Amino acid sequence: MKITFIMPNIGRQDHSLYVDEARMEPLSLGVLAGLTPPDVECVLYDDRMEEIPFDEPTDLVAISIEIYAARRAYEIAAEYRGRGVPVTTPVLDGGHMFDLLDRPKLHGWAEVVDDARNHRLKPRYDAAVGVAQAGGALPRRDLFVGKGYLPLTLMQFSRGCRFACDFCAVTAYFKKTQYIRPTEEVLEEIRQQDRKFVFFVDDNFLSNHAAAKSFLRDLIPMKIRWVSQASIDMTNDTELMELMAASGCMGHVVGFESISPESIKLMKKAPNLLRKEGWDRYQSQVEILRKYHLQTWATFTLGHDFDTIESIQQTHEFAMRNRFCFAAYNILMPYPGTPLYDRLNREGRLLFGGKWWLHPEYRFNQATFLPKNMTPDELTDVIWSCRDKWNSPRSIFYRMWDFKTHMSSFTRLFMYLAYNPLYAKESYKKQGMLFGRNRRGPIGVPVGETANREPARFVQ
Ligand code: B12
Ligand code: SF4
Repeated sequence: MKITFIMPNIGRQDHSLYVDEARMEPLSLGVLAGLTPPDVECVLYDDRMEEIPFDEPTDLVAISIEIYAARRAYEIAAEYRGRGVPVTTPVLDGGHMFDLLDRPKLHGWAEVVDDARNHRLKPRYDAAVGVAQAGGALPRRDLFVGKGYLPLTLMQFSRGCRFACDFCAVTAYFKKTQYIRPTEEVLEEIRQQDRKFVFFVDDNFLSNHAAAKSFLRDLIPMKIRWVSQASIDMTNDTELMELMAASGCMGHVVGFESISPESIKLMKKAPNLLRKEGWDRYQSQVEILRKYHLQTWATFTLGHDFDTIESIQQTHEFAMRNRFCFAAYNILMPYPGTPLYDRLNREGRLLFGGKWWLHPEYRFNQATFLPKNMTPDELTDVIWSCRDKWNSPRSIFYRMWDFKTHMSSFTRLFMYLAYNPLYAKESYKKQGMLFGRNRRGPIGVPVGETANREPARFVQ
C-alpha cells in the first residue's frame, strides 16, 4: 500500500515555481507518516515548491490543511478524486472549517489507514484532542530530505494554551487546555537530530510556567539553540527567563497584538494584562526580553474595535523603536469557531459571505470584516503600508543596531541578516495573492481591490 502526503500552498503564481520563502518542514505530515504502519510506502509532495504528480499511482492521499490553504487543498483533492483515488483531509466532510485543527490520536489515523487498505473508508473519522505524538511516535523526517526546507528542526513540546483570547482558533479548539508531551520523549527526539537548532512549534510554549521550567532544566544539557512561540507574561518570572537563557533560547514569536489597553481587554488577551506595574505600553517587558538577548518576532492583530488608522501607524512606530527582529502586522482574522467570529457574525460585519477562506475573490492580507473606525480598504491599506515600511532595506539596517539582541553574537546577527530579507521577499510576493491556483495574475494587483464588500450573515 502507498500513501501520498501533500502540503498545499495558499495559492500560486503562474509565472514561476516561486511560492514560499519561509518553507519550513511540514511537521504535520511527518508526524502522520510516523504514525503510519511501517509496511506502508509513504511519499510526500510539497505544493509550495514542487509540482504534484497527480498521475503517479497511489492508494490514499492525505492532505494537510490550515485555513489559508483550504481552497487549494480542495482543488488538489478534486484532482485525485477525479482519478478515482481516495483522499483524506483533516476536514473529512469539507464543511465545518473549525475542524481544520483536528488532530487524530494514534488509533484514529491507524484506523483510516487500515480502512483504506481494506477499501472500506468511511466518509468521516472523528478524533479527540490530546497529547501530541501519543505513544512516543517520531516524525518521519527522512521524507523532508532534499526538498530545500529551511535549516531548522520543527518539534512539539506541547499544544494548546490555557488562555482564552477571543480571536484564537487554537484555544477554542483545545478548550483552554495545554497538552504537554512527556519530557523524555521530547529529549529523545532531540537526541536523534543532527541539527541542533529547534523551533518548538507550540501554540504557547510558556502557557504553564512550572511545566516549562521543569522541561528547560532537563533541556540545558542538550546544548541546543531554540526558538518558540510564547506569551509576554514570561517577563514576570525571572527564574523562567534565566532557564530559557541557560537552555539556549534565541527568541520567541510574541503576540503583542495591540498597543491599546482597551483593545487588549476587548480581545481578552489575559497574559498581556498580567502585569506587576501599570500599563507602560510594554516598555519594561521589552527591556526584559532584551536583557536576555532574545530576538523577538512581534506579532500584532490589527483592526480591533478600538483601533484607528493612527493607532495602527503608532504600532509600527512602537515596533521600530524597539528594533524587533521580525514583526507581523496581521489583519485581525475571524476564524470560524472563535468568539470573535461569532460576534462579528451576530453584528452582521462579516464580508465575503462569512467564508473568506473559500471565496474566489478573497486576497491574502485583505480585511474580511467591517472594522469600527475605518473602512475595510483603509484597514488593508494601512497595514500594507506598515508592512512595506517594516520590510524596507532602510528599516532592516536601522533595526540591526541593537547591541543587546541582534549584535550581541555572531549567530544572532547571522539569523537577523539571513531571515529579514527572506521574510521581506515573502511578504511582497504573497501580498494580494488569490487563494487556490485556478486563476490568474495575483501579483501586481492593487492592494485592497476586491469585488465583494457587502456584509453578509453566514448561516451554517
Ligand atoms: C510552523 C508554522 C508556520 C510556518 C510554516 C509551517 C510549515 N510547515 O511550513 C510559517 C511560519 C511559515 C507559517 C506561516 C503561516 N501560518 Co502557520 N503555523 C505554524 C505552527 C506554529 C506549527 C505548525 C506545525 O508544524 N504544527 C505541528 C503539527 C504536528 O501539528 P498540526 O499541524 O496540527 O498537524 C497535526 C494535526 O493537525 C493532524 N493533521 C494535519 N494534517 C493532517 C492531514 C490529515 C489527512 C489528517 C488525517 C490529519 C492531519 O495531524 C497532525 C499530526 O498530529 C502552527 C501552530 C501549531 N502549533 O500547530 C501555525 C498555524 C498552522 N499557522 C497559521 C497561520 C494563520 C499561518 C499564516 C497564514 C500566517 C500569516 N498570516 O501569514 C502563514 C501562512 C502559511 C502559508 N500556508 O502560506 C494558523 C492556521 C489557523 C487555522 N485555523 O488554520 C496556525 C494554526 C497558527 C494559529 N495559532 O493560528 N506557519
Ligand atoms: S495566548 Fe496565544 S495561544 Fe494562548 S489563547 Fe491567546 S492567542 Fe491563543
